[in-house]
Amino acid sequence: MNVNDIKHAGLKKWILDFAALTTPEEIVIADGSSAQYDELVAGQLAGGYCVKLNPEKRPGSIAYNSDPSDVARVENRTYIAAQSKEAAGPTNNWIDPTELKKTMTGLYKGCMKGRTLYVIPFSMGPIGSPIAKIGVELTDSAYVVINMMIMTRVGLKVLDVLGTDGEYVPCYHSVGKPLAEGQSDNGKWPCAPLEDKYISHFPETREIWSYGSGYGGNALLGKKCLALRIASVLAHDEGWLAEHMLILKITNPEGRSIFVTGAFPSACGKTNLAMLVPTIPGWKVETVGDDIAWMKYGADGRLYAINPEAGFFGVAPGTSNDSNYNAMVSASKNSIFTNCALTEDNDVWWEGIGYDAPGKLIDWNGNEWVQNKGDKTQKPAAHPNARFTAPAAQCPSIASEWEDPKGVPISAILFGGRRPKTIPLVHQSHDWNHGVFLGSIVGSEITAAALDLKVGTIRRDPFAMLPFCGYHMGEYFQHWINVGKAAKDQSKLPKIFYVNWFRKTDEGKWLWPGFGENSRVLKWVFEACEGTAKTIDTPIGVMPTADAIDRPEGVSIEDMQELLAVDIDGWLKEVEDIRANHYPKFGDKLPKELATFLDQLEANLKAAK
Ligand code: SAT
Ligand code: MN
Repeated sequence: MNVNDIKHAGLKKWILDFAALTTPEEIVIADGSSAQYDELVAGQLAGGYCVKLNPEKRPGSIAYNSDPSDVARVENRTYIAAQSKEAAGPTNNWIDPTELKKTMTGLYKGCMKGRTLYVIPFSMGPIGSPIAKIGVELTDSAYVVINMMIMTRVGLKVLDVLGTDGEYVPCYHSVGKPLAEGQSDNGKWPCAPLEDKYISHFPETREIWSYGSGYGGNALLGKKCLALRIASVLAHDEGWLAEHMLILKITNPEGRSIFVTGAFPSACGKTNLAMLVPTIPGWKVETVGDDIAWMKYGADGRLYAINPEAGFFGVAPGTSNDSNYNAMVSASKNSIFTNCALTEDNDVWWEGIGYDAPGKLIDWNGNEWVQNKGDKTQKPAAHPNARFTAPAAQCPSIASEWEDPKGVPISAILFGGRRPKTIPLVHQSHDWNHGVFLGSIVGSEITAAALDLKVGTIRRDPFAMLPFCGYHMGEYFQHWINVGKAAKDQSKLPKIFYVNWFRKTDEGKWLWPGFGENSRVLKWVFEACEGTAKTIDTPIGVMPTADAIDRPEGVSIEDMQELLAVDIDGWLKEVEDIRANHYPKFGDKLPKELATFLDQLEANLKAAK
């Protein structure tokens, strides 16, 4: 298909205008066909950008190494360019939209010289579904096109749905590396220096402009940019929820199922939880989504969730047959790997894959690497944020409902983060608003998913949305309260829980084994939803009794007591930190309900002391 064949006049003009600005060699429309996917991959292989993996070990798969400066989202170069700074709020970077567009138009001028402009029509959510949203990404990166083909629904069918005047979210993307006459990338990952990278969102006009990075959430604009930052604004205006949440289905031995969503900051094991293999006999967990949930009320008054994505962009290191068998199978074929190490027989390897490095590897920087387990200072062979891009349909645990356009009814919402101390294994909110309070105080130890944060420190990450909320976070809290109020029947609202698999002893040992054993906590959540869980009331909320959750192997009675204790002094410190450093950021936009819950929590703790 040629750009002149596009029936949507507005779309055609928008593409041609951007082409006139960026001056690519040619324009190619991503039609969604596997023939085009193969052709793009062949071009990438011929250009030396990636390596074809051993077809016996990983059929249909390729591996890329990015530029060392382009390995994760860059939060300090990510902007919410609302009309006013106040609208973007205290947790987002802001630049005046007129000024930012001027700067970026300057950068876009001629930036696709020597490259191809790809037009990617994509749908977040099943094509044609009433809750799906359409975007069109213009990019000069073939890597982006093939990743988008796995992560979203791409192709001519999307143009058909758009018709002659349908609405779409316009998304500009360039790697920001024009080629001079006769120049080539020589197989190197193209991107711009950090100070020229911009990941920009214009919430009022629902536009995304990205420049300078080819990686993940900076470049695959359907994911964090559209399905979270722009969608959160749409959701606010239209009365629904666009959330950084996994969606799973859990079935008990009697065959009754519930659906659960869970918000955890990036690289906190969301993918592992979504694909968990239960250790408790007779229970089954299936996957609907691993990163993003859009939730709306159904006609029956319940909240329904859809996964707007079609693939997984998962963290490779730490993923093994033990930690996440379903992810390993998902990425066993037809997948794209980024910043993993390469074995001599052209397979990928990463730290925590479950077996030692087989012989000499090429590390993610392209250097020879031989594992030396005695050397604790040895640099990892795979980047800690190395990723696999895999089709969701290949996941053995994918739920049959995963593409249901009306979504799945949600019974429980989990919040969590990496918290070595204080936060117990699980507690439940008294009601929806108390659950909003729990979501608002989520904090986590920092991991490698963002480039510019100090690994190991704890930061508050309300609803795990800190890097992904497209407007004022205080108003976002209020929106959650409003959505609860809008329920026709309060008893049909999902129950809300705060979980923490990441408790450590003073010696730094894990108190809870995590992974498949988390099914024991999910079982208690399931029982709480059915009204059969053994519970006690505590100063922080509803908790399991000491014997309500069966202990896994290696967890002693004392460990369990510690996991389920209310650490009064730790929580008082938590209250102090929220009061001094967290809530004041939101000024008069902080809903008064949340300030009241904080006062109440403090009073409860003091009374229990
Ligand atoms: O790079 S992504 O934003 O897609 C992944 C993540 O940070 O969760
Ligand atoms: Mn994520």
